[in-house]
Amino acid sequence: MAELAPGLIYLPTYFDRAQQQQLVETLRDIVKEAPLFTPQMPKTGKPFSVRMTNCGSLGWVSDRLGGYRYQAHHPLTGLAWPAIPERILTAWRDLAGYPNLPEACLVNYYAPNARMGLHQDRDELALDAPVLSVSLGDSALFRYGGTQRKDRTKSIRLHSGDVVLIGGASRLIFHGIERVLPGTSTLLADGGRINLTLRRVTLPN
Ligand code: MD3
Ligand code: FE
Repeated sequence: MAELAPGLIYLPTYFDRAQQQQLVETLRDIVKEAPLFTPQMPKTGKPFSVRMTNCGSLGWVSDRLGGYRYQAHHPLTGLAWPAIPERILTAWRDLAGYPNLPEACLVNYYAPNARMGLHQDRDELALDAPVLSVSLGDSALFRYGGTQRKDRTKSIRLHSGDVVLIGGASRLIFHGIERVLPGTSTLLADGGRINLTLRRVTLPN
């Protein structure tokens, strides 16, 4: 375990290989029910290179007209999102130090050329809750800075099975995925990378 910055906690190989394989099997069922979609940037409609889906009572979506938001239904099928896998909820209970369960589990799929530009996660009301991230498949270069876009950045490699917990003073830092490192994992037969992020969206009553 390492604290990369105040509130930014890195847990390398939190999930072992067998647990990673079980998670991927569960995700195959989730994607059958809630297919990956391509989000679009607000206003411009520019497509993301990352494809996404969600599980949980709320899912993160974005399109040209509606912008970034959480909603209870898949944007293409109109169905409720599948449930969050129990093994992932257990990780939240064990690590998050938050009294309530997460409502959203965003599933990001990175093909070998996908990236995610530097951004802040601020679409949640519960900014007191951490975000818990799980990496699966190919390794990636994760870049993170401070709470201002101009702040100096650092980068680390995230590997399959790693968990990052982002809370406290780091909850609003700028971060992104610079690139995926193809051929660095055998977990996904067709390569690429999956990232799961667990989030509390609403303020608990
Ligand atoms: C730092 N995902 O979905 S995970 C995202 O690997 C996102 O797919 C990246 O950024 C990915 O929004 C990075 C690590 C992470 C997740 C959430 C954060 C870092 C964070 C929220 C605040 C600060
Ligand atoms: Fe993010």
